[in-house]
Amino acid sequence: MRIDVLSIFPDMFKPMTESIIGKAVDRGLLEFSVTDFRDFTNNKHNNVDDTPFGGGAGMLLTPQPIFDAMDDIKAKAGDYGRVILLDPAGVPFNQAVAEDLSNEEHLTFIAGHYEGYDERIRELVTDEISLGDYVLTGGELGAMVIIDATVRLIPEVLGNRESAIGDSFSTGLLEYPQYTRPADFRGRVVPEVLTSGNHGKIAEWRMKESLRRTYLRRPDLLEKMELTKEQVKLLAEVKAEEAAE
Ligand code: 21W
Repeated sequence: MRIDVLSIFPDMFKPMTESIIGKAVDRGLLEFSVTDFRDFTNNKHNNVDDTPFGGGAGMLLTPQPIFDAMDDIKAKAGDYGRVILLDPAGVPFNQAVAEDLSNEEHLTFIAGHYEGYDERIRELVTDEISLGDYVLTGGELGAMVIIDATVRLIPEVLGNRESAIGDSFSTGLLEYPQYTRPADFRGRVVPEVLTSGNHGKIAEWRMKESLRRTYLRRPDLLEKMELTKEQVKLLAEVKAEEAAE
């Protein structure tokens, strides 16, 4: 996969060259390039923003440096693939969006640091994505979150050890509680079933505790799911236990 980012704060992306993204680049699975679109301004002060026509507070990202930086990406890479604009009014990001993006050969992210974008910039854009319902200072962190969640889904980026298969939000349930040694830590003991060696019972306990966590913390996830007969039974037990608490 190739990923391009347009940002006037290219240094914000430096930490990405470490961790999983850096390893993906080192292993030849990912090409990652950040373009400072301030380098493409035509005006003598290198301004990338301007006041809105019609008046109002705040500055808008002006189209010229973005269009020219995009032309440069097209000249270097042949195209720009899916073009993702980070925008608080975009589609909320989630695991399904990450899975969709991970199937692409080329992604280009436009991250602004402004009150808004000149509307003509959207002509270049295929997807507008928000990180969620809170206010950031700009789109850079959003681009990094989306890149991290997407790149780890590329086959071969994660080893088997960290496989994405059983992740929460892939299964639709929150993860069950986990324990490692010691079996007794300052009197707090690990649930007996986990040290029993009975793998059927362990699997059932884990499913039940996943359902319990999801029921207590994220009931919205359960409402979207089709439960198996076994899960319906376990969830009924959970509800009875929680009502008795
Ligand atoms: C913050 C942009 C506030 C706009 C009309 C005129 C990218 C973001 C951002 C920012 C405003 C994302 C207005 C979640 C985010 C981002 C900077 C408000 C008001 N409307 N996901 N003035 N949250 N934020 N503009 O903030 O660029 S993805």
